[in-house]
Amino acid sequence: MEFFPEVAKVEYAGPESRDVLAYRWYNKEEVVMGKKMKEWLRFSVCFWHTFRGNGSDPFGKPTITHRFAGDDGSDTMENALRRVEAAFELFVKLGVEFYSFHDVDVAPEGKTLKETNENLDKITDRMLELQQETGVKLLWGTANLFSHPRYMNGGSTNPDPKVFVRAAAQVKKAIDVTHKLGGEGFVFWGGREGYMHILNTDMVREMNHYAKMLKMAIAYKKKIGFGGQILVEPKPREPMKHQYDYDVQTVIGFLRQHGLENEVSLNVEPNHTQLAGHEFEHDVVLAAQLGMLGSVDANTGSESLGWDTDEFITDQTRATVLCKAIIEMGGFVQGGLNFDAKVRRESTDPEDLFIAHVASIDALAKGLRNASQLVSDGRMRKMLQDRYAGWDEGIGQKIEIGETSLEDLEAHCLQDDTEPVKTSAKQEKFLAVLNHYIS
Ligand code: XLS
Ligand code: CA
Ligand code: CA
Repeated sequence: MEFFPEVAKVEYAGPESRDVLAYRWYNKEEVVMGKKMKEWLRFSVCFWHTFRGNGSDPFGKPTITHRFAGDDGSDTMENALRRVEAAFELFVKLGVEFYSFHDVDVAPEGKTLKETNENLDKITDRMLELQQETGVKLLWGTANLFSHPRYMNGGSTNPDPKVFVRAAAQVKKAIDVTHKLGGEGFVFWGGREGYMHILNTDMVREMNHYAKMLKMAIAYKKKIGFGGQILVEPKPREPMKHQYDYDVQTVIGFLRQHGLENEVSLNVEPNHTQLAGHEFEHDVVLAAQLGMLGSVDANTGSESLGWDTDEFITDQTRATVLCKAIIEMGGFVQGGLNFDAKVRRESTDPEDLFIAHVASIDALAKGLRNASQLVSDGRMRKMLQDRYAGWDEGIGQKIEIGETSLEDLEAHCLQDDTEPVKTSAKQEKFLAVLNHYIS
């Protein structure tokens, strides 16, 4: 049965095309800077927005109830099985290599943990067959420790150890099915790992418990031979007032505090970066430069709405800056660009799901082409190197290699007491050069 009869397989048609269901820039086998486009970009469709999102928001009921032909809108095993068939049809029609999911996205929860696990086994067995039939792979799996009411005070950071234990059992099972499906990663997003009020919260104890959960997951991963990366996804707030995984710098500090920096990498979502008060690209660039960028949830927020709107990236400048960071770190190893993005509540046609993905895949493919030119021309790199050139020799170099003390620098200053020459930061020149690569 065809679940999206209104959409044919999306093909590369070249830059002249004006078809919103064709790729103008994403030619997956084409080699750019020594690698195929599909290897640089490793696109992934997320299950939750694309197959479980229903358009509801805090002010309104669902607007999207029937996602695909045959969807009866129910949370039954029958509909769950139909849903995974429809999902793989969409992956294949888009030509993406990967997908991602939470345990609860794919299988209905049972009355007991045992029943829930059996449901998950059954559905993921079918997903494995579909992976083998289509060649589509799992980028990462995750356990949803935030939707069920039992997690209202947190999963790993819950004041009640009974909830922690339940969360651990769920994490174990989610790692098991991710391993079974050959997943390349397992994500921890701490939706409710934070607090609503500081007075009723023991922050240090809660964060220590969170580290315990990560350590147990790493031990289990090693025990069963799961080869995927363990990732933490930063987000500052929403649903909690404060979340412990605030941003990349905070998470890296936490990982180092608990000796986890070599075992865990980061899944960075630009919309969360924006929520933390940074610019879109800040966390991706920082994590990449520190060698901690495991994967990216490719989305963006809105300039005029203050919440996590999870929009598809269609802006070429943003896509170019993001791809520049990916190229400069040499590309992903096990990560990719996962579309943790949703169509608007008002976009209610099944074809809108396809149009949204195609628009973003193409924007990022164009971003990759732009960034490859920018990086290989080396002009901007040279401008950056020139800005820091003082550190490559003389006293600057000595400071960098740790050969100086404050007394040495005082002596140096007393010997040459002239004022430093004012040097322009050239911000506008950097932006002008960036635009030379965007057309
Ligand atoms: C929510 C998060 C979530 C994670 C996976 O804001 O982005 O979807 O990516 O749990
Ligand atoms: Ca995300
Ligand atoms: Ca988000």
